[in-house]
Amino acid sequence: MNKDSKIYVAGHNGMVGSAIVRKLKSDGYTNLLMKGSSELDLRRADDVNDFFSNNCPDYVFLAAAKVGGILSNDKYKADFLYDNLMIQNNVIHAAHVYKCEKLLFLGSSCIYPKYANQPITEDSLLTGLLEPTNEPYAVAKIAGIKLCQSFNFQYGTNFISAMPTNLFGPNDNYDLQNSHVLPALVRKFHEAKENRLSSVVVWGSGRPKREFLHVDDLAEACVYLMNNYNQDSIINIGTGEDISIKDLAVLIKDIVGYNGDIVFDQSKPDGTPRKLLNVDKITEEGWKAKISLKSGIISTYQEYINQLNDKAS
Ligand code: GFB
Repeated sequence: MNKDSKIYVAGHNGMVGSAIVRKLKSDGYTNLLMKGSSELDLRRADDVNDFFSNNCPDYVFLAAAKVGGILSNDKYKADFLYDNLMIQNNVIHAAHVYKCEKLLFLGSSCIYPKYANQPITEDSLLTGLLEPTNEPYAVAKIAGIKLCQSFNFQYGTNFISAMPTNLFGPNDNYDLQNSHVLPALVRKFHEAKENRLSSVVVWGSGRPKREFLHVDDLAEACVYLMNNYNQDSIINIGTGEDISIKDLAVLIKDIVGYNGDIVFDQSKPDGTPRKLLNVDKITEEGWKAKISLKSGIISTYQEYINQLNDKAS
């Protein structure tokens, strides 16, 4: 990308899109295109085509998606499948029709089989059954990968697909029902501390293991890949390290400074037992995560408190 290339960040109000915009701006890219979902509904093909025909972006970061945690994925299966298929079909197709130079599609580590060998290599895709709680979301993301690869094959486009692990950071969703585990626990421990509650409920057994990547690291990787990676095959983005949900809860509890107990609610699903990405490929490409889990949670907790203070004032 040149500093004045026209770059469209789809989903710029979300956690991932806003991090990509911050990174692009700090790197000196000046010609960014952004449209909120109230102005442009990416599920509507005609509107997406009009937008691309009027603006003709050179580069597209496809970070727009319907996302959520384990319960939200399980409950809103139709929305996760339909919205994501529509968004990605429309944007990827328009990027082909309007001859964009390059597109980066963001998938998810949940595309891999539930019982994939750990750490999960890119070639595990479609080698086994998916985790049922997020199967519709995973199927949509797999369709997005295949759509990018099919356009590359049939029309010679340069559409790349990156698979991030579980993400956290600024602009995350803190809704207790629909969010992912890390923001949910930050909020639960903070509220328990403020209200002097005797315990905090953590869903599931605490035994599943997850890998967590700060979204600023992800954004750096995305810009790096847009500038350096031109392969058709998918590429993982992660830290290469994971932690049990129980240990994550203890870490967040300590960072927040809460003194009560942790109680596990085993009526809630555990999901995939382990989801650690093999990051050899992106390491060989020359990129590595920099933000440690602990420092990332400390800054995220500070941002969460700042948000609460902003709302209160
Ligand atoms: O982050 P999470 O919702 O997503 O849950 P997944 C991870 C683990 O944390 C599960 C446990 O074992 C949860 O049961 N957990 C404990 C909690 N307490 C909580 C809590 O208060 N809230 C939440 N949300 N979880 C999602 C997929 O799976 O990961 C998506 O459903 C996507 O499709 C995303 O791929 C990255 O890692 O299980």
